[in-house]
Amino acid sequence: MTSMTVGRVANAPVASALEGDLVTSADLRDSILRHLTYDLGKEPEMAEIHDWRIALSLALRERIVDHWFASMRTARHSGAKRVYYLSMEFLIGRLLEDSMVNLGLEEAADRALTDLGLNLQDILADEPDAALGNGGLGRLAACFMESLATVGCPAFGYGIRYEHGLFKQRFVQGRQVEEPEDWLQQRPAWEFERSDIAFKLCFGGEVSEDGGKAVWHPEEAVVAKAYDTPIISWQGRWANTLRLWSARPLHGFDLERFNRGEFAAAAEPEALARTISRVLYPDDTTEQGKELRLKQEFFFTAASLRDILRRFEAEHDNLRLLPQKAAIQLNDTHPAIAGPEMVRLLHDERGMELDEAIVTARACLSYTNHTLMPEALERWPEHLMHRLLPRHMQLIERIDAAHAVKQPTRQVSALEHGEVKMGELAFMMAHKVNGVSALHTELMKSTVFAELHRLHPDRIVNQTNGVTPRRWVLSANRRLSALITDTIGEGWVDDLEQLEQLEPYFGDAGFLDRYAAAKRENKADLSNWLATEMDLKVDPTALFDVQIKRIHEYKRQHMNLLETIALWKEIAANPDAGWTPRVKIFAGKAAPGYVFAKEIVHLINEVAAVINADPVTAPYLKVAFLPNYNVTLAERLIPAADLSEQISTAGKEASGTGNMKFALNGALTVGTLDGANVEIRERVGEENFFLFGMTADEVIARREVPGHAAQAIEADARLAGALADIGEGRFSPDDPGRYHGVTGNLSHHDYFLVCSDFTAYWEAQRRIDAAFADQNAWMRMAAINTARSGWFSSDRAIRGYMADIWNAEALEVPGPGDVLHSGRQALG
Ligand code: 26V
Repeated sequence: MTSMTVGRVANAPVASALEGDLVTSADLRDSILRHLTYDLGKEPEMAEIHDWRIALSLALRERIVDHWFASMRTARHSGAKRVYYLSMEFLIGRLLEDSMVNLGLEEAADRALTDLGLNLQDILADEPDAALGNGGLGRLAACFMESLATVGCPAFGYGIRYEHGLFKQRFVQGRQVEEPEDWLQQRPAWEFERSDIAFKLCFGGEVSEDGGKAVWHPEEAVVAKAYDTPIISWQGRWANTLRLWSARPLHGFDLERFNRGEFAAAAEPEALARTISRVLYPDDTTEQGKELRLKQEFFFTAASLRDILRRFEAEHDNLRLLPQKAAIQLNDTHPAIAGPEMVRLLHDERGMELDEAIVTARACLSYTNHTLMPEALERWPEHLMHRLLPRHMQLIERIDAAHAVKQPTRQVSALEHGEVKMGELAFMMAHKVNGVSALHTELMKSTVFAELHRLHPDRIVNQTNGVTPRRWVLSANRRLSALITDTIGEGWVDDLEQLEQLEPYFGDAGFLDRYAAAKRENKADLSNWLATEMDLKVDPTALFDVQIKRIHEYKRQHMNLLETIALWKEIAANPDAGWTPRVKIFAGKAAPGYVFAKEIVHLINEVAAVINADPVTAPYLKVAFLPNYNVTLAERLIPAADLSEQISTAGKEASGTGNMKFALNGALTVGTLDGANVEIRERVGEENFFLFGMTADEVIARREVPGHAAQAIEADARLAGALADIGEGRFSPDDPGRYHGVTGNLSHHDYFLVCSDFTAYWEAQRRIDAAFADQNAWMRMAAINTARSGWFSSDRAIRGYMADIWNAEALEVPGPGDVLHSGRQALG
C-alpha cells in the first residue's frame, strides 16, 4: 500500500506557491513515515489507523516545537510578565485538527495521506477526546489556552494529568451507565514527559515553633511530575505550554518487601501516590467532601506555584518583583489553596514578613467565580484541612484575622461552622475577582459576595466568557467558514468582530442562499449520522432543536421534555394542523450520584422511545438523546442546529458558552434572561432571539408565592396533561410509578420553577414554529446571529483579562508569512 520512496517532489526547488505546498506535503509524508518507522517501530504495511494518526501527530508536533521554543525564548528575553492559568480541568477534546489548522498544514496533510493511501477524515476520527473536565468551566479553560497563544500572551496552563477523564456514558434500557474513560490507552501524541521537572509535595503531620518560626513536619510526601503539551496559536505565530502534573511516589518500588514475597505490598506506595492523579471528579455541583479531592487540589496548586517561583527565581533575585512578573489566575476555588501556599512559600520558606507575604501573594493572584449555586461553593471541614495541611490551616486563620482587622464590623470570615469557605478565602487573597457574564457579576455583588464587595468595591470585575473561533467556527463548520471567507476574507478568524462585515451582503440573494445551503448540508450530514449511528430516521429539513449540556435541574431539560410531550399530544390530537416538523435533540451526562438528573436521563430516553414509535406524529416529531456527549459530539451538533435551548432558571447559569457557539453557527436561541444570554440578545437584537420566562428578580419573588407550582399546573392544561402522562406511567408501563419522584417534585416544591415558566416557554416555541415556516426570514435571522456574535470570541475575553486583571501585554509576534512554511527555521 505504501512505499518509503517518497522523494518525488521533496527536492524540487520552491518556485511557486503551489510547488511550495507540494514540497510541504512531501516533507510531511516523509516525517509521517519517519515517525511511524523510528518512533512507533511499525512498518507501513503493518500499521493500523491509530499508528498513522500518532505518526501524523508527531510530524505536526515536530513543526510546533520550533515555534514553541522561539516563543519561550522571546518571553524569557523580553522579561515580560507571564500569565499562569491554574485550572483543575481542561476539557480539550481532540487536538490533531486544531493543530493542523492552526499550522496551516491541512492541505499538505491531506495530500500526504492520500499519497500514502489514507484518508485524513478517518485519521482525525480516530483520535480520542482528552476529556479532562466536566463541562463549561473545563471547556472555557481549553478555549482560553488557545486564545492566550493566538493573542501572543506568554502563558502557562497548569492542571492535572488525570489517567481517567470524564466517564463514558452508555444507555442500558434508557438508564445512564458510566464506564471508565481511558484516553491514555494509546500513546499520547501531543505531550512531552518532563522527568526533570518534578516537585516533592507534602501532606499531614504537625507544625512546631522554632524561635518564632513555624516548622512543618509532614508525614506523607508525593512527587508531582510534569507533562507538557504545546498549544499553538492561529497561524503558528506563538505557542504556550499546558503543563499537567502526574502523581508519583517519592520512593518507588519496595524491593525488600518484594524479595520477601510481599508482591502486592511492594507496589503499594506507588499505587497510593498515583491515586492522586488517577481520576477526574465527575460531580460538577455537589461537593462530596472527599479527602482525595482536597489532596488533588493542593497537589496541582502547590506543584504549579513551585514551578512559577522556580522560573521567577531563575530570572530575578528580588521577590518583591514577583507581582510584576507573574499573574496567577485561579479558575474557580479549586486552586484557592494557592493563597495560603504562596504565603507559606514566601514567609516560611523565604523569610518575607507575613504581612508583606500576604500583600505580595494577593498582588499576583486573581480568582474567577463560575457559579453562585450554594451547593457548588466549596467548603472544607476545618478538621480535614488541619489534618492534611496543618500549616495552611494556621495561615488561613492568620489571613482571616488580618482581613478582619480591616473591617471593624467583622461580618465576613472565611471560617464558619467549622468549615473553611474557599470562595471567601479566594476573594480575600485575590486582587481581582471576576464573574463570567454581566448578570452573573452583578449577582455576585448583590448576593454571595455582597459583604466582601462592600468592603472592597473595586475588586469584583466582569469578564464575559468567550469561545475560540478556530475550533467552534473555522474547523467545526467548514461550509459556513468557506462562505464567510469568500465574502469578507480570512481576517475574521482572529478578529471575530469582522463578522459584522457580513451584514451588508444579506441584501444579495446569493449570500443568504449559500448561508441556507451550508445549514442544510450540515443538517443532512447529521441526519445521515443519526441514521447510521442511532438507527433513527429524521427529516433533514425539520427544525433541529438542540439542548446539549450537563443534565441538571437548573438547566431544565425536563421543561424541554414536558413541552415535547405536550407537543406530541397536540400533534396526535390534530395531525393535519400544519405542524412545523421538529427533531428534538438532547445530549449530556448526569453526575453519577445525582439521582434526579439520572431520572431525567431515563425519562428522556423512555419518552423518545414512545414518541419515535408513533406513526401518526412521526412526520412532525422525533426525539433523539445522543449518548456520551463530549467536545467532539458538540462539534458535530452545533453547526447543524436551528434552535439553541438556553432555558435555565434565571439567575442560575453563570454564563453558558454553548449559547455563544450556537449563535455564531447560526442557531437562534430560545432562552431566559440568564448568564450570557442577556448579552447575546443585546448584540443580536431582540427580534432575532426568542425570549421567554421570568427574570432573576421575578424568580425570587415567585418562590415566595405559596403553591406556585400547583397554580401554574392548574392554569395550563397542556402542562397538566404532560405531567399526568408521566405520573401515570405512560412512558414506563413496566413500572408506572417510576417517575413519581420527578412529578412530585414538579407539582410541589419545583424550586427551579419549571411549571411557572412552562406556559411562556410553550408560547415561545409556537412563535418559533411560525417563524421557521418562513425559511427566508429565518435564515436571515440566523445569519444576523452569526454576523453579530463576534464579540463572544475568547480572544476578546483574554484581552479583557490581560487589561483589567493581569496587567499583562502581548508580545510582538512575527506575521504569519514569516512563520508558516519556514520549515525548521526558528523564530529567532
Ligand atoms: C465544581 C465541582 C465541585 C466538586 C466536584 C467537581 C467539580 C467540578 C466542577 C465544578 C465547577 C462547576 C462550575 C461550572 O462549571 N460553572 C460553569 O462555568 C462555565 C464557564 O464559566 C459557565 O459558562 C457556566 O454557566 C457555569 O455553570
